[in-house]
Amino acid sequence: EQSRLQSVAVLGAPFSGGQKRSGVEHGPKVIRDAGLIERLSALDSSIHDFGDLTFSKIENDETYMEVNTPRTVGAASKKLSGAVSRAIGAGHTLVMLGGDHSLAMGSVQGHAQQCPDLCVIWVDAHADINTPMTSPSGNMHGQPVSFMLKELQDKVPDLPGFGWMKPFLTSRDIVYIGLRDVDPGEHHILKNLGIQYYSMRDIDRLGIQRVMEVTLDNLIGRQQRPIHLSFDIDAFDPALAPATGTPVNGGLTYREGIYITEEIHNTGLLSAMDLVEVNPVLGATPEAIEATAALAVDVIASSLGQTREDSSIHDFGDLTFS
Ligand code: 4U7
Ligand code: MN
Ligand code: MN
Ligand code: MN
Repeated sequence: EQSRLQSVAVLGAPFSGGQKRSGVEHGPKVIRDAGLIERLSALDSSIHDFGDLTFSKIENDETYMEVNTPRTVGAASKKLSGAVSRAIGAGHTLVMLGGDHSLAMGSVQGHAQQCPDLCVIWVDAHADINTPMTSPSGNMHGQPVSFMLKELQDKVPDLPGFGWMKPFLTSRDIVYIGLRDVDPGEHHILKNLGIQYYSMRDIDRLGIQRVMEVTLDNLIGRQQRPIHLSFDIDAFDPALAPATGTPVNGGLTYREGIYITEEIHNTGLLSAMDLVEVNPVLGATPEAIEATAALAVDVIASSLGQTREDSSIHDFGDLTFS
């Protein structure tokens, strides 16, 4: 039997238009500088670095229904969607480096073009399911899920820049892990649609092992299907991931975060992932920035098969003989 080497495509998306704080567009660079490609190369896969996309600025991108820069965000996600769709279509497992979380509209949509039966695991302090009407900020990084869900079709207006995007996901196709800052309108939507979520309180009660068991049982218990992991670095506690735009106390520990990704890897069904919201400009010190970027690398490597019990190279040194 021929053993197939998993092939991984890494794609940077240096984009910050889904929120107001500059710096998150440098996410791909700092994650690469933290040694991502080298770390992935030590795994049992072939790595293709597709470099970074370039996004052009759209002039006169006026606020529309209180949504900030919709044309810029729509164009960026459309471009990302095409690139993701091509990479998945070519047989790669896709790793998208953000950039802010509005990009997930592009990456999940592009993934769904190739894999219409995919499911989504959204690891985040936030639910990112505001509609333009419920959004307290007008920032699109807090809204991507509402644009994907079929059930919210009549709650989400047609925005300029989004003619290419039709909702493609149902509320049963997504599970959240790590929530602890959910806006009132978002909570209403989660409850109303019966969306599965495991908040930090749920992790405290059940433990991360049980949370992953139930998550995976819900999504892939009946049928095997491709997984899209959308991992917002702010899911982690700010002590571990300080360099991010919307930190919230009481986040995932290192071990909980890595356990999540190990379990996802062990399904053998991870098909694409996002690692978003690393903002080096918001790190107070070089150490804070490096720690956040190193954590991002650990999350990605662990999602792709790095384990804690077996590092692939074992140097046992030399025996001595007397
Ligand atoms: B992130 C927020 F109001 N909910 O909509 C909003 F609290 O991608 C924050 O998860 C969104 O980092 C955070 O602006 C978006 C706010
Ligand atoms: Mn978040
Ligand atoms: Mn997010
Ligand atoms: Mn493996």
